[in-house]
Amino acid sequence: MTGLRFILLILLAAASPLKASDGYELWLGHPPLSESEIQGVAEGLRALCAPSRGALQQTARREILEATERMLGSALAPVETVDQEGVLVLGTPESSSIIAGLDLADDLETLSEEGFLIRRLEVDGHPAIVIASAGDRGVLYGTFAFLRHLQVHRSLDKLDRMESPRFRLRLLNHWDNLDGSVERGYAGRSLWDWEELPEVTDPRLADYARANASIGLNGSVLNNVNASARSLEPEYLHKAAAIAGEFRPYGIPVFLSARFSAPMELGGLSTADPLDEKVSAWWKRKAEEIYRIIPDFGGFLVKANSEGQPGPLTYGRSHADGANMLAAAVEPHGGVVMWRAFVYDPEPGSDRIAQAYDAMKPLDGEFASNVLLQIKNGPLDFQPREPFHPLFGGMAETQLMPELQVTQEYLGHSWQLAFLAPMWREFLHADTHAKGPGSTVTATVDGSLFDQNLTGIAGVANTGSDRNWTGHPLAQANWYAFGRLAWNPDLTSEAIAREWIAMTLTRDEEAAATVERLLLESREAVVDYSMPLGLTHLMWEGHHYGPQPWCDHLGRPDWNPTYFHRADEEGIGFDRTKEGSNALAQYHPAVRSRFADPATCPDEYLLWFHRVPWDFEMKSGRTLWEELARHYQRGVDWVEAAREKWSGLKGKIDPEIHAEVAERLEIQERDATRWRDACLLYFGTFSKRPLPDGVGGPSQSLEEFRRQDPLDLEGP
Ligand code: BDP
Repeated sequence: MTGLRFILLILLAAASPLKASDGYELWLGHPPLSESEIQGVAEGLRALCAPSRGALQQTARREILEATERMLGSALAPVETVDQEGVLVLGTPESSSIIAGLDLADDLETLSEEGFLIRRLEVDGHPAIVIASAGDRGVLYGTFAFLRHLQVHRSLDKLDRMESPRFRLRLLNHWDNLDGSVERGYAGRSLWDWEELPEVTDPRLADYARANASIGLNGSVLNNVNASARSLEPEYLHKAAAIAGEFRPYGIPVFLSARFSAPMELGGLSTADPLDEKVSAWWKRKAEEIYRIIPDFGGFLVKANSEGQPGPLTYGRSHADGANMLAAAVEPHGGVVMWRAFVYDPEPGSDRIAQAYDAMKPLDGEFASNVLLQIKNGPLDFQPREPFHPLFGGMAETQLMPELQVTQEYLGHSWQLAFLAPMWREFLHADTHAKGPGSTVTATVDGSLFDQNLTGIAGVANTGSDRNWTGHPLAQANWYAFGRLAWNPDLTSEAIAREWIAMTLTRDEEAAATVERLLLESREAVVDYSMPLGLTHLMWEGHHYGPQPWCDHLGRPDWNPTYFHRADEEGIGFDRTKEGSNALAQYHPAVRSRFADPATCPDEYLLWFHRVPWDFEMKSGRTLWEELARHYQRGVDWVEAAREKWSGLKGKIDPEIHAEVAERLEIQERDATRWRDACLLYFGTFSKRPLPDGVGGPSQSLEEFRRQDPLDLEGP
């Protein structure tokens, strides 16, 4: 081979897209580094000194060996001592006499058992890299952090990191049913094959757990919050135990959603009253049985007295009575109860979004020490944008756990691109003012502002049996982002996007920058074309895909889009000020006064908190109607431009993935346009104003939009 050809080949290899194949490997493909990359980041790394003690440390050791083999071309050589330069030393003071001999005790003490430090240190006279933790899990998380560092090509030169996760429980919630379906799942069937279990365990179970561990998640709730009591039958507990067995080497204990009336359905009792001794005794025995079958079982998640689910209110008892009774059953085994605050009155009456606060706030201080109140980020229901739930910062004596939705129930399912890190950060960093300015939501739940011993965060999973796990190839980034933010809510969306792109799609800087911008802007575009200026819940009934702002016939008034937007000839929006529902009173005075005045209320929440006339003058000087129309148009324009940018990435991204995303963006443009046209036509019947210049006119009549279920249109 001539020298020139050789150089050309090397250049080609360096610029070629990462072969992400079918997406199965997620961010763990560990593609080979080029010679120059190895020189830049990993030169001199030769050997691994890691104990093969304990399942988690064994996993860590195997991960390093396998990943370095793939990335560097040959695995690090396992060694017992450090007698050369370039050794990676791994372990805890208990598992490794080398780590025990280093001067790390003070540092390790400041970290949690899950925390780790990674540092360049002199070991037995040789420069080495040390990954140390006080606990086995920390070794595993440190390992994955180190591998991530290599993958995104940060130099090892100045490596010095100390990290502990901000939340103690970092869980995925699976809304998976025993028949294999997934409520609000858009990526195929459930990953758990209840029929085949426990005899047959799919290798995907371990791959799933590995992916979670690699981003710092540490538990999974296996079944739907709309739970079947059968999940607690011995037969299903043995199936869950088989799953737990596959997850264990990755430090992912399982949890179950518990149906509150299970003592009646399974135990033949005539009541599920939490204060009835027979009931509490039944749960105690059930907990003992569960822990016999699954010794490291994590605990229960409970949806009670919500949307038809059974609960303690049926017996005149409180949510705290119910939660504490279950908490007492799991407490001797170290289990927790996550009691959901997603409740609204069975009989519609007052403002729906205010009802959870009204139901839970009076119980502040009444929950047992192993109970967490699990609260959705916003007071309604996982909309593309909501203000933070006023219970955050509002229950100082209760351990609170945010619940986020990773699956895109209201953000275009897996047909549309919406990178959710910016949305979650907006929530996590919202200022509750609970203890003065700077009281972010995170600070109110991570134990720093209030005395909260047990902390946690949950994400409703977007995974399923699809080969690429998440349906939309780029939706993998949301799973990734949830894990990274659960570990460290201060990470920026940019940093998370950048990591994910480098580990999955491309290392070409220009292409990566383009993808990064698309990811970062995508959620705002969805807000623009589906619910601008604080409008909300305008989605099609049932499946929640596409627009149905005219819908007014559902079982209860407060399920209807018309309830939320209240448009008529005078104006549009929901008045939540003192003159209206007064839901604003639930916020701290500083937040309340900002939102209460239309002049200081941010545009993005205007119609959430206010009802204003069509000619209301916006901060931009435009009328509300014009501004609304422009937002719809801006959303559509974004998707159009995104398609173009994406098509420019051809050849720089794995062709299969490129084609799949391109196809979905085409659908997204069609459906964003539908949102704009259907909503503007419909709201135009009230506003009776023309579309402003630059806003596209509809291609169909309102009647046609009303007739056609958007989910029946062709999908990917
Ligand atoms: C809503 C979903 C519904 C869930 C419910 C919940 O539409 O499927 O059961 O939330 O969180 O968002 O309990």
